[in-house]
Amino acid sequence: MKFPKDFYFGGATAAYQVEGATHEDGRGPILWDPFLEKQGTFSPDPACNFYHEYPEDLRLSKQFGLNAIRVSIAWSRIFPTGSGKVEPRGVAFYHRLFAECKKDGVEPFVTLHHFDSPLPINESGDWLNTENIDKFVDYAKFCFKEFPEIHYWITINEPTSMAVQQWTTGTFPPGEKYNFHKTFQSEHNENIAHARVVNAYKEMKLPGEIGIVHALQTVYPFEEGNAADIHAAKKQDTLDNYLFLDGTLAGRYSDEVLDLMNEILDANKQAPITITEADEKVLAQAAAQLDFVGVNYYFSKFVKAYDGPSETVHNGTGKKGSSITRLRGIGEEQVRPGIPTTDWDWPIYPKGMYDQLMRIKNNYPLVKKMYVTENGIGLKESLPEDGSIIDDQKRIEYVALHLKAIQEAMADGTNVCGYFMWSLQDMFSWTNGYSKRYGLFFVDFKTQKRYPKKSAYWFKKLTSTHEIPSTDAVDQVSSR
Ligand code: BGP
Repeated sequence: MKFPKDFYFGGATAAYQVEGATHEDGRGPILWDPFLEKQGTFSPDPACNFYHEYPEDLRLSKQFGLNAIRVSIAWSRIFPTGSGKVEPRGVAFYHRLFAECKKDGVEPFVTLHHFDSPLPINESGDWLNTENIDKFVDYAKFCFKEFPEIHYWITINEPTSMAVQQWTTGTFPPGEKYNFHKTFQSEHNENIAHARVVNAYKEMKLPGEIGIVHALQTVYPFEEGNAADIHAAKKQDTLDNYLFLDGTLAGRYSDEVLDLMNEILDANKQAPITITEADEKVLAQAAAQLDFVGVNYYFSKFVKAYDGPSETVHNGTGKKGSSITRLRGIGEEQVRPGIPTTDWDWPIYPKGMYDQLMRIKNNYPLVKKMYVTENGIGLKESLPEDGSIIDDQKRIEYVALHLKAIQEAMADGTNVCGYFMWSLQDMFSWTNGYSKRYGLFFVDFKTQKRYPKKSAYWFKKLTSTHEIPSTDAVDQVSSR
């Protein structure tokens, strides 16, 4: 089976993870700056210095046949404090970046918010404060007017990661744990922020398209057929996926998802969240006008019934087997025997990709088209001293299996229009620093030199044939 002619094959990035230059050109601080400084384990500078190296990354994209790139605009480069005065140097940078994309024939898909709320926005409650939603809408409208060269807009990247990691697992700033009330309220508010931006975009009658990107972690019961595990999996799915899918793709929350959310809140003796009638209208209007949904898929979860206290341990170092997630009123994650995991304990389960795409097709008929906006595997890699190529065979195999799952979903009727590798080049990872590498292009962070990995050559075959190459189909032997 071939991918269609107009299919996008891209690399994905995010401003804070690639740009570096956090003190340049009037950029305002964001929530991560003081958080990482206090943590003291790694710094967002230099990342892969995309702020200056972007022409090289786009040149490589072109050379390896990629016809799209995901980038995000750093809100605080445009509005250093989140609102008010515009920083023209930030605006000028993104014009330069987009012009370079066009020059190289690499279509930019541009995200407005990729985990990087400006510091004053974060300090005033982040997504929990509805005044910040007004500021987000103003920033979005500014970008829509300022950057007519952009055809594909994404409102928010992975609202689930933001909400769950800010308020449940505490790995994102401010690092609060097990506050399910704040998690769900923040999830709902992100749905509203997204919906208001979609509605504003459509009111402006612009010729482009607008979508959202969700991190979808397919959740299965640990033991098939076990009623308690099935219910636990449903609750985990509510926290991770279901509330977002209903809110953004159906435009209304089903009774089932509301009941499951309230069950979790009750079990934790936490207050219900606020959803107004006005909110419901905004969600319904946006879902009907949404152009596409982006699916980020890396792994699935297997969940067991559990009724103890909440406990989470984040594996941020690649020490296999060190992560723990058990949540009161939800369940406990445990990998089914026989399913391989990465060093960071992410189960490798391509069927989860197929099932998630099919779920959207079957349950959310308003959805017009989908893109796989992130997929890839983090590995520990270093530059071989003998000058040979970085042999990331594991990545090639991972991607091939997931592309196959996408093709199967396409054969079964899903309208998938593009695939973005996470990531284009090696970069900084929010909670794992610099040792978890995902790129098609290896980055030597000291010299900022790029080296195509074996997977880049394999990906080039894919982009030129539109067929999934065999996993040993790479003739190229040296990247230097
Ligand atoms: C997604 C994010 C990305 C990226 C990726 C890999 O959730 O959108 O920003 O970080 O996951 O995750 P990690 O860096 O934690 O391995």
